[in-house]
Amino acid sequence: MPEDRFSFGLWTVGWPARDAFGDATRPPLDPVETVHRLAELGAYGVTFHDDDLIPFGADEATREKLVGRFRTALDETGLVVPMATTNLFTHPVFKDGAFTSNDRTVRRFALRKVMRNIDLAAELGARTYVMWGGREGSESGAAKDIVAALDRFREAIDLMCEYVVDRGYDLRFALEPKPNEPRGDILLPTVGHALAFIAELARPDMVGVNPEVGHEEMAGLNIVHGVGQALWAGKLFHIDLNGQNGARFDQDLVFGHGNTRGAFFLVDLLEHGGYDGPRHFDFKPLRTEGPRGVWDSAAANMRTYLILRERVRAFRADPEVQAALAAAQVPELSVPTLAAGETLADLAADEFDPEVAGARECNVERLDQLALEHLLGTR
Ligand code: 3MF
Ligand code: MG
Ligand code: MG
Ligand code: MG
Repeated sequence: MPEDRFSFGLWTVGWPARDAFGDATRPPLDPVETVHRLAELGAYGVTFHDDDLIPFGADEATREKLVGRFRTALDETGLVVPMATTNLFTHPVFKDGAFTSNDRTVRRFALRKVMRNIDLAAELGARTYVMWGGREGSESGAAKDIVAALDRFREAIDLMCEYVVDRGYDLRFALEPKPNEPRGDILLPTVGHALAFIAELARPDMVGVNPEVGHEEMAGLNIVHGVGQALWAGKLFHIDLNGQNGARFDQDLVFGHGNTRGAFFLVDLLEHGGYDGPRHFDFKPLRTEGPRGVWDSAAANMRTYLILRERVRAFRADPEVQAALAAAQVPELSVPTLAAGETLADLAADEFDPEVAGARECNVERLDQLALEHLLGTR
């Protein structure tokens, strides 16, 4: 239902399934059809790269026509555009990066491309603008000066923040980390790198992160820890939900169709951790599927999220789980280590027997099994 705030990128269901080894297995999908289908399935939002809607290099008249049709579809269905982004990775001009290309004229072109699409994003009511630096990276240690690249990356984000402020748009940026693919190594590879980078910006308040499940897991990291730290820092501006099976190529599976346990704990965090943004799916329908399977996969993302939401609620409400949480001392972690009014002298005076504390059981196995049983729907 729209109140669940599910959104999809045009490029997700619209992926014609061309990959590094094979041709497309599906015909192109008209964005207008996508808007209608998503609305029928109960989504509330649709997101896009500039080039998903307006082919690269299209003339002004074509642009007007395509945006007009898209806007009509939005009006007809009530679907909204919560987020937009820029394609800075497909055209050969971006082969060595966009904001961090060694070629200064390419960097300037990239900024113009972003500004143009920020205008459209604002016009369509988007509140978040995602920046995924897919080509901002290298394969050769000799061919990229990483410190200079980070200077140029910062310069680009600072300039785009200035643009948004100058134009008076109600828009924030969300940086999307990814460790590799399509580049051998990509700058800002993890949520942690992105958070550290944001602290160096001119307007850090305007910039947060858009973590993607598969991207953190490709790096062998725990997505719940990454998203948890982003939430803790007040920087979870948006999220890309999908599925991934460990450290390998970017799979973009349906949400939950990979590390399902991770998906369960991620939904728990999103539902109970104070995130109120869109539940955005950035996945690819399997290359084996045709035009019908595409919509099966779109529905599957939402169903999986809702099932997991139901399961985590049941998990939290189960009295046995409550008891197991207490037995594992989970609530105690929320108690500050030093009580109000206590001093370091009080702390120094504590009596403590490490042998006794070291012998205490943590009772995690029972709790973890309860979580798994709730996830499996057997409780
Ligand atoms: C690549 C991605 C990207 C970003 C998109 C939004 C094509 O792995 O995840 O999808 O999410 O560019 O900025
Ligand atoms: Mg991705
Ligand atoms: Mg991915
Ligand atoms: Mg993504």
